[in-house]
Amino acid sequence: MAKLSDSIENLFARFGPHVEQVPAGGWAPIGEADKLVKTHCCFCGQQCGIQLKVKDNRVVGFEPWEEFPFNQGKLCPKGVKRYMQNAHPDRLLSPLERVDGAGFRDLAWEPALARIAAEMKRIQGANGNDAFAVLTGASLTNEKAYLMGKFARVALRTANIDYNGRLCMVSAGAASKKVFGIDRAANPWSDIPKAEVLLIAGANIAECAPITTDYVWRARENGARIIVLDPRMTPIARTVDLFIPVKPGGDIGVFNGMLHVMIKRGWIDRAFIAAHTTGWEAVEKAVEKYTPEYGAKIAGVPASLIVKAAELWGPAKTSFLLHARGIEHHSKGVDNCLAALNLVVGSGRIGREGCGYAMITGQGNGQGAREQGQKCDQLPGARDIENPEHRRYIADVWKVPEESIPHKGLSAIPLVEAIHAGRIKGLLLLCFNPLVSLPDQNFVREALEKLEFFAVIDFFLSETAQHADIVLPGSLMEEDEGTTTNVEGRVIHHKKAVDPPAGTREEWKIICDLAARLGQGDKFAYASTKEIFDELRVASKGGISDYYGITWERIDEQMGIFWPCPSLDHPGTPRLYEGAKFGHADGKAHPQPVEWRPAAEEADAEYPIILTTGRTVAHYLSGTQTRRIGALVGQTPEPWCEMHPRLAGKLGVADGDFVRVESRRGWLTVPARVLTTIRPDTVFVPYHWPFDRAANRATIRAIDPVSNIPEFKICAVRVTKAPRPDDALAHLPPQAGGLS
Ligand SMILES: Nc1nc2c(c(=O)[nH]1)N[C@H]1C(S)=C(S)[C@@H](COP(=O)(O)OP(=O)(O)OC[C@H]3O[C@@H](n4cnc5c(=O)[nH]c(N)nc54)[C@H](O)[C@@H]3O)O[C@H]1N2
Ligand SMILES: Nc1nc2c(c(=O)[nH]1)N[C@H]1C(S)=C(S)[C@@H](COP(=O)(O)OP(=O)(O)OC[C@H]3O[C@@H](n4cnc5c(=O)[nH]c(N)nc54)[C@H](O)[C@@H]3O)O[C@H]1N2
Ligand code: SF4
Ligand SMILES: [Mo]
Repeated sequence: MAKLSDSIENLFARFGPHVEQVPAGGWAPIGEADKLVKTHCCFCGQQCGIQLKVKDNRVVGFEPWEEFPFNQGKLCPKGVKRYMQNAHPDRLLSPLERVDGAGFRDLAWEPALARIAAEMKRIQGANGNDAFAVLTGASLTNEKAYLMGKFARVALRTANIDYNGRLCMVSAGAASKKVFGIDRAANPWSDIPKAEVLLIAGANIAECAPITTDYVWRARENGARIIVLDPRMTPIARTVDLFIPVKPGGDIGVFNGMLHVMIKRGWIDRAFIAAHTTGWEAVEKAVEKYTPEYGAKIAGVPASLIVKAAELWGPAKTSFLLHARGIEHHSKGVDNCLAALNLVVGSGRIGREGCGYAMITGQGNGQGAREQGQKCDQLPGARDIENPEHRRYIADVWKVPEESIPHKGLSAIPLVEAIHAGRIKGLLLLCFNPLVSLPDQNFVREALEKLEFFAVIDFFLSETAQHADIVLPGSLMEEDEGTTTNVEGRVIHHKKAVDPPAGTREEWKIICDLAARLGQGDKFAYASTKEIFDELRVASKGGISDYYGITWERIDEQMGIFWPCPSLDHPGTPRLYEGAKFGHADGKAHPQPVEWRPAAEEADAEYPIILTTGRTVAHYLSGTQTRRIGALVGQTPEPWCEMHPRLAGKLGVADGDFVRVESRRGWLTVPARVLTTIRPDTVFVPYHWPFDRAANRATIRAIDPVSNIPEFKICAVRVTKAPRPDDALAHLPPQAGGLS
């Protein structure tokens, strides 16, 4: 194997033109690939088409897949490196068992599964079924998400299952359901370039939804005017017509202020409101007091920017609203979204070409995984777990009595609080790394340490898995077959490219095995994930997210199919609400009045600065995956604290100095990046790192009362200059690319 520092000429001379950087470090010859597999990226909700290069049952590289319509061959820095996980030296290759005081030891599959099943029975026998909980994730395929919901309700019979989408999509989903009756982006992305004006609120699309940037630029080339709301001048904000540097938590001031101006200037579609909505009068009444000046006070920006935004948005003939976690990660996250949706409803610009909106779904299967029944309040098909008719339908599909299906359980944060309080004593967790991603880390760690039994399924030893009693080695996306649903609502097919490495197992097999050990094997007797998908199709039939007409074959023929697709001859539904027919029983939109309220913790004399958190392009979520990929670690090795020069001056901090960012709950030490692209009252830290670099040591455990999303985007901190930690970078994994 050659070193990374070898010159390209040397490498070519030794190996010929086909060399690949390998996870173990350095370079190796790959020769011609055995096959190219047309599939999708495993990371974000864009779910880009990609061709994986396979050699000797290993993923060794990629080629673009230019025919796939969503991304047309384009990929971001994460997508082009995802292939380096399959043979990564950190892959878990055996079940592990915790040995008190001595770390982990390898364990065979049989005793590992037997112990998990025995602990489930013991804890449930002693404390009731709900004392054993399940936490899952939205990187799981639709098949696995469906399986986990069924496993919790049918095999474990616990009410307490929830998923990491609770940290992500639930505010957008709740608002969308309230107003339009359906939780899905209203339009396909092909509508974005057709809009005359775009409003992008709380979305750093250049870094977090990179392919969407291309759609926005196409709109701009067609003459669209673009408005961005963000406390930071993100890369996309630097190229737009109007950037509003809103104070964290101040968006309702802007949205209600814009609507106030639109009403005054006669830019409301009265005919649409009369024919297709209920409750609009209350919305108008609520925004009466939101003059641009009043809105500006809340938003911390000049009133003229709100007027300008209304002047761009109000009179346009076509428009598209895009929003993401910047307005959703708040204890008023649902209200923020409702206020944004009022701008769409008031203008009547929805359900037509170039007219609509989308929440930018975050995780790979952020859309599908929130429909298949792994939320604490939901059954498959986005059905309601408290609706007797919905329960009966699913009970029939599952062949269980309706009364045996548990009712609504706890959502993620209350679930962790119940662990902390000792009410939940056992936990099975997969596809979730709460020890990095949940707010108020010290509390989360305490909770995990109180569990009587904790099992984790992951392909890497995540920070959370380090607290488990048993860890099972799971499979990557490319090692199993299944579907996901992308940001647009397009159901797509992930093909199996390679077998899971020796020692690991496909996760659906692990779950079905556990179900059998709990005495429910007959309900989990699947021979393949295709059989699970076929059951999911039936379970979703007649529900809001109806997949009945979608088959893997149809997906392959049509490059994805948009739900709802109720029958095999139905073409799918790229654009919802055509003809202004909305998802509520009365067919109308139900806009809601919104009043601004402060965050759970505003800045004050003691903690005078607002901390907001989010992402950077090279890393993904809790970083378990991307902090192991050398090129991405090289691109962004550590987190930082972004601050304005005026604030830095006050604090006596220079660019590159280390700072301690401290809240009432915890602190972290990171280098300062002093730049003019952030509001002077706010600092920003990306959250992908663990331990003493974890933004979530400082964040607050406050949640939205409706969606239960945590308030990741606001808490109060003080920032002080700190000595460079002796162990700076010590917590990063070794560079997988091997810079030796
Ligand atoms: N590179 C990368 N891409 C990703 C991910 C990743 O981890 N890395 N994760 C995926 C997932 S799961 C998600 S959820 C998405 C998230 O995608 P985004 O929501 O776009 O990303 P964030 O960085 O969480 O937040 C977006 C912006 O919100 C701003 N913001 C903070 N507070 C406020 C506020 O009060 N109002 C407004 N208007 N803006 C505010 C921040 O400055 C930030 O620029 O990205 C997906 N794509
Ligand atoms: N401060 C702050 N915190 C945040 C956010 C923020 O903006 N600021 N954003 C929040 C958001 S939007 C999100 S989505 C969450 C995400 O937070 P998490 O869900 O905790 O993040 P992931 O990194 O996806 O963790 C998933 C774990 O699952 C594993 N995994 C991935 N795919 C699979 C699979 O198919 N099977 C199994 N078994 N394991 C798998 C990964 O290796 C990883 O260890 O973080 C939230 N936390
Ligand atoms: S934009 Fe998202 S799906 Fe596309 S390559 Fe990047 S991480 Fe993967
Ligand atoms: Mo997310």
